[in-house]
Amino acid sequence: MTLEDLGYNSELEKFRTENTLDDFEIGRVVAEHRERYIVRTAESELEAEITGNMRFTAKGRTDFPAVGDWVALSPFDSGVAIIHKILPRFSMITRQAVGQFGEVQIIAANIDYAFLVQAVDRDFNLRRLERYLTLCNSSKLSSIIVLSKTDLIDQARIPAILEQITTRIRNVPVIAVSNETRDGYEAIKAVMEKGKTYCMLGSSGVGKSTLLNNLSGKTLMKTDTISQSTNKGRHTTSHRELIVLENGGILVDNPGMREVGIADSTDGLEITFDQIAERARYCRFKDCTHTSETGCAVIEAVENGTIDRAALENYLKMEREKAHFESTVADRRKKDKLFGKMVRNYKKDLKKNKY
Ligand SMILES: Nc1nc2c(ncn2[C@@H]2O[C@H](COP(=O)(O)OP(=O)(O)OP(=O)(O)O)[C@@H](O)[C@H]2O)c(=O)[nH]1
Ligand SMILES: [Mg+2]
Ligand SMILES: [Zn+2]
Repeated sequence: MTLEDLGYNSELEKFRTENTLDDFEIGRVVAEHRERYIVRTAESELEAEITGNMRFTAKGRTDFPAVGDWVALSPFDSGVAIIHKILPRFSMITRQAVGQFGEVQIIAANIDYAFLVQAVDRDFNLRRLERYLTLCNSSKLSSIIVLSKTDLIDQARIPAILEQITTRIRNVPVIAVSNETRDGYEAIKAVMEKGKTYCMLGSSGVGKSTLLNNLSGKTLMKTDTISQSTNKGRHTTSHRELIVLENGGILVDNPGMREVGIADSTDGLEITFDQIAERARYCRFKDCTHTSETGCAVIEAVENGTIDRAALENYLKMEREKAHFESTVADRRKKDKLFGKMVRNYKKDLKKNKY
C-alpha cells in the first residue's frame, strides 16, 4: 500500500519537506485505543504513542492525534513507534465532549465527506439529521445522507420519505440503502472517489459497521443485533477505525453517537439553515431573535409556508446551545489565563527571592 492509497497528497508532502521531517516516517492514524494509536505507514502498521513533550504541551483534546490524522513518527522497536508531530489537518469534525462542557472532542480528522447514516425505521428524525449536518457544515465538510434498513419498511413508502428529506434539507444528496438486500450499494460506491476519506456518523445500531463490512467484503468490525427491549443500539463499535476499500475510497467507522452537542464557533448553522439565514437579512431589527419581533422576515416566511416551522424551532434551539457553548469556552479561557498569570507571578517571586 502506498501513502497515496491512504489519502496522502501534495499539500502534505509540501509540509513534510518544508518542515525538515526527513528523519521521520509518515503514517496515518487508523485506530485509537486510549492514547495508543495504530498508525499505517507505506510499509507496515505500527503501534504508537506520542512524545512526553507533546502530551505536556497539549492545551486540549485537539492537540492529540485522532483517527484520520497524518503523523510524523519514528519506529524504535519492531512494530512500535513514537509520534513526534501531527501534520496540519485540512478538516476536523469535532463535537462538544460528553460531560465536559466547553471542551471539544475530535470525531475524525482529514475527512472529505461524511455519510450521515439514519435508519428508516425507528431512528428516522429530521431534526437529528439537521444537527449532524450542522456538525459537518461547521467543519466545511460535504455530507451525503444515507437512509439505511430500507428492507424493513414497505418499499412503496420510500419515495415519500426521500421527498420529506429533500424538501427540508436541500442540496444534500440522499442515498437509500439496505444492508440486507444491498439495494443502493451501487449508488454508495459511485459517490466514493479514490483517495478520498469518508466517515460514517449516526446513532448506534443504524448499520454503519455492517455497511463497512459489506463494502470491504470482510468482517472487519464487530456488529450486533440491537436490543429488543429498547430498540436502541448497544454501542457495538467502541473505537474509530479507518480502512481502505477496494474501490480506493477510505472509510472511517465511528461509534454510534448518543448526543450531538453543538461545539460550533463558525457558521455551520447558517450553512445548514441557509434559507433562514437568507430571510434573516430582511428582518427589521439587526439583532432579531426570530421569535416574536414585529417585522421578522423569518417568522413571516414560516407563516406563508416557505420555511418549515420545525426547522426554525430546531435552528433556534441549536443557536441557543451554540451561544451557551461559546460563553463556556470564554469562561474557560479566562480561567486558564488567570492560572497562567498566577504561575508566572509565582516564578517571578521565586527568582526575586533567589540569593
Ligand atoms: N434489516 C436490516 N438490518 C440491518 C441493516 N443494517 C444493519 N442491520 C442490523 O442492525 C444491527 C446493528 O448494525 P451495526 O452495523 O452493528 O450498527 P452500527 O451503526 O455499527 O452500531 P454502533 O457500532 O453501535 O454504532 C445488526 O444486527 C445488523 O445486522 C439493514 O440494512 N437492514
Ligand atoms: Mg458499529
Ligand atoms: Zn427575524
